[in-house]
Amino acid sequence: MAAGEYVNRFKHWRAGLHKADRWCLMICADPDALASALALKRIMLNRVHSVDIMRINEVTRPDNLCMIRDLRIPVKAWDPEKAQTFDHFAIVDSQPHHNKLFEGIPFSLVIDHHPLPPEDVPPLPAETLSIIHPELGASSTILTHLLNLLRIRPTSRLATALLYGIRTDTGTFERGGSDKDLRAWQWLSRFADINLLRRIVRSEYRREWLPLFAQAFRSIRDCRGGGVYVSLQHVKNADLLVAVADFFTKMQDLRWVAVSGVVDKTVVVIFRGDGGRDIGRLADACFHDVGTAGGHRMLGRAEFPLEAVPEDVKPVDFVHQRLQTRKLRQATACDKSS
Ligand SMILES: [Mn+2]
Repeated sequence: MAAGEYVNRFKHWRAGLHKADRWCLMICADPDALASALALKRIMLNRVHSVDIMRINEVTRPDNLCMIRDLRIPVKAWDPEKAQTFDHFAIVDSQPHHNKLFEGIPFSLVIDHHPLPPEDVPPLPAETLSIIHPELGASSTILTHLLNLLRIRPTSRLATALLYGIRTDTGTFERGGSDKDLRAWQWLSRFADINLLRRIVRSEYRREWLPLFAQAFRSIRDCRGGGVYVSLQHVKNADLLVAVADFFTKMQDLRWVAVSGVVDKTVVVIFRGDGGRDIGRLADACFHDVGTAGGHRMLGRAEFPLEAVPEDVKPVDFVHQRLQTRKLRQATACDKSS
């Protein structure tokens, strides 16, 4: 990790903290963001008046809920009306241009691993300390590095949170992750509570989802190429569809699965494949003309308005028919898939 580059600036930033200041750490809550915010709060401990972790999104995924509860992460819902009660703002695992809710907030610290802003985004003010490392798999890796350099030994809950952040964002190193992420992982493993980590990892389903799983199992229809189509009716959000789709990836001999449901007035179809065929391209081929659709080799997603379904056709039949008949579109020059 290009240590010298940001460590000195960060140490300088930390030394300049004021005891009377109330800080707000803003996140779009996911495991990496939650862990990074918890670590930054630890780093700021006793140097400022208070540090509040504020999320701009609703947390619904069961593993995220389990993480917040069992690791006691003090995260609250952001209320723009309370902005006045803070003296300073920091943002972790996101950048100000990522979400409208971050707009207009004068961030003095940005820590992230997403790509650098495109050129049409106005640059951050010169006084903002920005530590952005797109080459890293997780923001948790940056925070782990900072803890290490500041010789702060993480509690087992903090180490567990950071491990889960790295694990989630790198897909347990299947989706990438650099040697720095791996080194952070090794260091954190010495402090973490592996039983607690396992409990969070395994929190995949919510109790109230079980009747919907029963519905999903009854709805299975075979599709071409060793795939199946699973349909649900109205669901609160797409998390359940993702959970059902992920469940089916554990089935022997299943090549791909598409799981559909209606969220508000939008039909959502979640695709999962074993990598044999490009499932993102299948999603695109089936639904590009009615909404947004795409993905990559093993993951895909399509969304389109309920109005796109002809009145005399049920949404499930509409989706099924397209899954059965749509041909893959001709690969374009920029298409990476073979
Ligand atoms: Mn992240």
